[in-house]
Amino acid sequence: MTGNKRIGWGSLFAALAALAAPAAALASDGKLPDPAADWNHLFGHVMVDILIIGVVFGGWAAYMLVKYRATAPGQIGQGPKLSVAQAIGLAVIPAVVFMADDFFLAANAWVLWNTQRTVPANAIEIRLTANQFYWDFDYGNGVTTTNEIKVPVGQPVVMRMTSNDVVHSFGIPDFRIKEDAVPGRKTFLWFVAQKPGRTLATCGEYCGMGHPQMPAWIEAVPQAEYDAWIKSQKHASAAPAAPASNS
Ligand SMILES: [Cu+2]
Repeated sequence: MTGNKRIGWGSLFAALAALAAPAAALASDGKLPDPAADWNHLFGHVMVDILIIGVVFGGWAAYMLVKYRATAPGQIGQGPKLSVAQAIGLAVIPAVVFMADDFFLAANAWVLWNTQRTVPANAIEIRLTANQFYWDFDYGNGVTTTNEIKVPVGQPVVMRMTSNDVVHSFGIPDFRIKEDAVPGRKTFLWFVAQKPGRTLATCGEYCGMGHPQMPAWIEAVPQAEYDAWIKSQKHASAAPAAPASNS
């Protein structure tokens, strides 16, 4: 029974306490909303917790296997046993700590989800109509595009979406966001481009043979460039040439 004392409650508690440590950084700093970064952070948090749990309990189990292994045939079944209190503690304490961590992560995800479903008041609106197999965008000011949009950097953009035919799903991997576009329904998603550049949107719901061939480009540009582009598009559509294609 002498081996019992070495199981090391102190190291167990220290390891469990470490699980809670990365929790601090989830608070928002009140700057430009960046749900994509928040999702990344939360995902990283999950990975860190899994890593700590894996290393601590995997390592501990391996240590125990070696430390208490039988070194002679007669020792099999004769190893030191846990007391009842230790056995209960080893079941209850990790369970409570892990559940607390799970609830903590779930609560953060819930807060983030609410953010993701609350459109900022200053968001510009783009109407999106999904088709087999392309995306029509309508800025509501006479400007329409297909399979590409420009948005201003640092400006929340809300997509009000529907579909002309079947269920599609508009997903922007870099912005960590995706939402179905459904015939007869209005759905939405919003995002903020944090820096200039182009990123790809794809259809995330199998919608027919052309499903893989309906990418859309989202180009984030500085506000002034965006304003100039909108103006040029309006002039283009006001010209006597054929009106903007509209299926
Ligand atoms: Cu589709």
